[in-house]
Amino acid sequence: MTHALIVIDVQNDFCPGGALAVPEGDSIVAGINALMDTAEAVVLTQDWHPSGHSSFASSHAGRAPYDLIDMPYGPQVLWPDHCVQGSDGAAFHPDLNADRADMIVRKGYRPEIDSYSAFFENDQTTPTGLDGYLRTRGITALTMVGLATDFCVNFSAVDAAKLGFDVTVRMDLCRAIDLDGSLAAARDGMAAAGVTLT
Ligand code: VGL
Ligand code: ZN
Repeated sequence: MTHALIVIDVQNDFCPGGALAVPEGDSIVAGINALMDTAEAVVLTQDWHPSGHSSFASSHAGRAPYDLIDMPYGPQVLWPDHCVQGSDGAAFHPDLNADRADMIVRKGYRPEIDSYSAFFENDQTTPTGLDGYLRTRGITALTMVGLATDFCVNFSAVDAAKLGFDVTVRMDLCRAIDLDGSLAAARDGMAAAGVTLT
């Protein structure tokens, strides 16, 4: 069994001081770097939106961040502008050992659709290509860490389990946004999908 560490969205905008700051988002960086040293393969994901992205509240007249709207592919939370392509906010946290990455997967780059999961965009059908990358490398087991537990980590972990990977989420190396009970729902959803939470 070949094993990969998947590091989800450890970017400045999800850390304190960032546009969509996750409480204590930066506190997991040292632990993630330490885990990289022991991993066979390391993949980083990077939330990577064009300006004016459809997941930004500012793109919808009369809407505010954290409103829920209906998109053609289903419900979508509207966010503050974040992780705009090429911005400092979209860069990895400066202390993250990004040099160790074998592969960087960018997601959310299509203007009309958001992508929480590292595997499928929010229509749950458009692939990012990560499944093929991992399979062609013979990787069958994944450890996931990063930001945010209840959005991108959750969607990535559930998709990976559905795709047949053996998935562990290191909850101590994740931090959550926690909107209206979304962290508890994410824990339940991941456990129900067969993800191991440690
Ligand atoms: C994320 C909200 C919007 C995440 C990304 O990385 O969890 N959350 N874009
Ligand atoms: Zn985003």
